[in-house]
Amino acid sequence: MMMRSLARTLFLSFVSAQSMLVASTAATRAGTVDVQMLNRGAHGTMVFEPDFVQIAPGDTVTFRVGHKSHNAASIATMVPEGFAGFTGKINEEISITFDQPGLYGIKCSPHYTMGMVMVIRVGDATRPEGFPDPSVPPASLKRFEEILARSGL
Ligand SMILES: [Cu+2]
Repeated sequence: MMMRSLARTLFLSFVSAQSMLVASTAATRAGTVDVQMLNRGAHGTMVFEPDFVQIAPGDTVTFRVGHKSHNAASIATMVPEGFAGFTGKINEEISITFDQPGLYGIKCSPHYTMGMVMVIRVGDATRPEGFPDPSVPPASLKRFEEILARSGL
């Protein structure tokens, strides 16, 4: 009886592992990554969490309202050439699909001077010249350097 119950448990965990594998394969195909906009996180105050996201071309990043009074906007001088750019509204969730490989610098407009920035890497892009843009606010420049060093870029 014990053995039979153990066999059933093992079978059920096998089935559940199989369905999880199928689910994660499907998620990889049409990837979406969630980023929280927060007053405080693992890397300090006024942060995107995570502050570095690696995705494949065609994947989507959803910026979620973790705390109030934040937004997500692309930094015009820190995106691949030809990227249209985006500016999310304060306190609004926004989803952006990144088709073009490259590095993208993202900021929160109200907290840009406080260093609220993040990096999105699409594909296997290397760090281009002038990334980060040395003219961004000093606190943001410092955080960009931290993020890039931590991410091995
Ligand atoms: Cu903010």
